[in-house]
Amino acid sequence: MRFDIITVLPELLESPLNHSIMQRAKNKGLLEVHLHHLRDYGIGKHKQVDDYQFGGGAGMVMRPEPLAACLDQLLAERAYDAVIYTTPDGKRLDQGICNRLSMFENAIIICGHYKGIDERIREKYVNWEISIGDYVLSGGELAAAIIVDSVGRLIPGVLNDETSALFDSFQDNLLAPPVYTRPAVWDERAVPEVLLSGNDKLIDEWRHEQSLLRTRERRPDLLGEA
Ligand code: 6GU
Repeated sequence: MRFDIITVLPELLESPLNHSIMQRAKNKGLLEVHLHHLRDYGIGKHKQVDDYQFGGGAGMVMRPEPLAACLDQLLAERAYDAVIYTTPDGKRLDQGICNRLSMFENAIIICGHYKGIDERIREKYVNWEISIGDYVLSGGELAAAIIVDSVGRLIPGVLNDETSALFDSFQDNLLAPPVYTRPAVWDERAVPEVLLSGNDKLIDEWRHEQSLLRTRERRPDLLGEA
């Protein structure tokens, strides 16, 4: 899968997408991330990308022309399955959306800044508006990094058996069960005996039960019991 990210702060995206599983996905040729510095498409001598808000009010708005120039260039190069805009008034990101996005071949992410982007860009180009939660970030870059990470790890072949997404929290609308590693006793606390039993069926049952308990206790909304 290929992501093209349009941003005024490419530096903010470089580190988070260059480690661990994201790095491995790129090395395997399964994930490509291309950063596009919006400033390169800015207007005039000062490469302006934002301007005051019509109608008054505090805060700048991202002008349409630089965004359109960058988008038109990308859209002329290949077909995109999604043009995503990261915004607090978008649809809240969840595992279901991540699963859907992971089936795409090419996606653009526009990172919002200041008061946001001119509404006409949303009308003309954007078909996915995504928020990562009910709080406000100072820019869309961290949200874009979260989208690429959460979607990228679902691309077939990115995770191996050990890191399989099948048993993630949320994959079946349940939270993941507790996990333990060595030593079997630490600080006078023993690992649940069933995990040392070698009985795969009992272990699966225990894990499922723990998932249910945990979900009921912490996130009853996921079970429709809110
Ligand atoms: Cl996607 N962008 C910004 N700026 N703030 C957010 C957000 C996105 N999601 C939640 N808050």
